[in-house]
Amino acid sequence: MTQRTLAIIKPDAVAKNVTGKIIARVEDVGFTIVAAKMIHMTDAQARGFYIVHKERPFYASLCAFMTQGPCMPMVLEADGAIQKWRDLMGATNPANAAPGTIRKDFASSIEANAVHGSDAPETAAFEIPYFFASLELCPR
Ligand code: IDP
Ligand code: MG
Repeated sequence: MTQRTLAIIKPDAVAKNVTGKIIARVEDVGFTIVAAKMIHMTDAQARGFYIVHKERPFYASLCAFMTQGPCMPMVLEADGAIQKWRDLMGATNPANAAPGTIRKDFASSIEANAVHGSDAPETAAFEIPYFFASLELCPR
């Protein structure tokens, strides 16, 4: 089933100049990039995006990290896009990420872990319109 997921190339990866390498992996495994843009989030925007984590001890630190520089949200489309992108990202903690995953190769820490991906259809349904209006999505 064709599905969409919200991916973000996080500020650590943008700062390392590896956006192109990450996008190449996205295209190599067959995703269609339906939308993409570079933004620099405010604290309020990061807090709203990660609202599900508001009770977690790392919430404030995570929001500070996500606002330290620009990031690149993208909408990716594929059969089973949500799981397919999570498989390509690898485990949250790069120390546990499988060889060949983006986090294994580009993440610096459990927090500065290079990429974000929606974890379920309901999450994608919140996250995609958080960053992109319908007119910014380019299906083909
Ligand atoms: P996910 O990105 O693999 O879905 P989540 O548990 O949803 O992982 O956590 C969201 C983000 O919060 C992670 O990608 C990472 O940047 C950060 N994070 C998660 N766990 C920790 C932690 O224990 N310490 C610091 N940051 C964390
Ligand atoms: Mg998550």
